[in-house]
Amino acid sequence: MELLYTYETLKLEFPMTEIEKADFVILGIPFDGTTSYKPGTRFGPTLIRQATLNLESYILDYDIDLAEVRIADVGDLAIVAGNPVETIKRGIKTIEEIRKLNPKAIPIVLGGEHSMTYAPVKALMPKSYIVFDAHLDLREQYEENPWNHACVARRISELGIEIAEFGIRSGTKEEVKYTKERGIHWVHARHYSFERFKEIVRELPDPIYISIDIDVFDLSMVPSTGTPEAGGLGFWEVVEALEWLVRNKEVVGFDIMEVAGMELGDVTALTAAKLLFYLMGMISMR
Ligand SMILES: [Mn+2]
Repeated sequence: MELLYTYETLKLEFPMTEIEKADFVILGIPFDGTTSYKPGTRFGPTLIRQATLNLESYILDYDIDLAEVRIADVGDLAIVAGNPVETIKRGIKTIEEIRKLNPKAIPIVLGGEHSMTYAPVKALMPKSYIVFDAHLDLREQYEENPWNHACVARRISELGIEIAEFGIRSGTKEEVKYTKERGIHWVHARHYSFERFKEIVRELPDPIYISIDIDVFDLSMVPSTGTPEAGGLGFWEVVEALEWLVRNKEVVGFDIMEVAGMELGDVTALTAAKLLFYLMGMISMR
């Protein structure tokens, strides 16, 4: 079985299965055409896969071995360099193809810059979008481009999807105004708490799509990302929130975006890989 716009890349270490039999289907979107500060998200999917070689497939806290979980990896999307609109179209088509082959599998997108999150969200059309991010990403346009990475949450809100953002510490006055007009929930990294997270997410309608912009973590953990920001969340804070979320809500897909390393063994990719393993582990335990 071949998907129209994908090609194979580096494999994960443990046995993989076909799309039809999988509980999770991984798709890389190696696009960095609108990156405004640190380049390199085009290498993100490869670096995350490579970083998994450093990890045990057994997850201590869950007593789950990912080598026994049915995971498919369809490789990377053939992107159109510099063209987010065409690349997103290919992304939507590819996720739809995956859904046709296996409607029950959870798609996982590895980025790639955050603009690409629009593709799985449009294909899956959840009722709610929960994002861990340093940035509001609610600009009408940025650098004259409405499909810039800084606009992705805005485009998603225009689909009529409810939005909650956690770990935020960067945005504009206009973006904050927009959150008030549209009833978008957001919690500053400085005021983040597990209690606050549960309070907001409990009220959101299912199904839910989860997006992790790797820059939600403190930049000391994730220096290689498009737009690093000081003062982020810690690894276990995010894991704790996600565990509660997958236990209590219906999750239809997730992504890990904005890993922008330039060399193997990058700590940012190692953080992303660890989180990828935790997410697959916690969802497998449901
Ligand atoms: Mn961000």
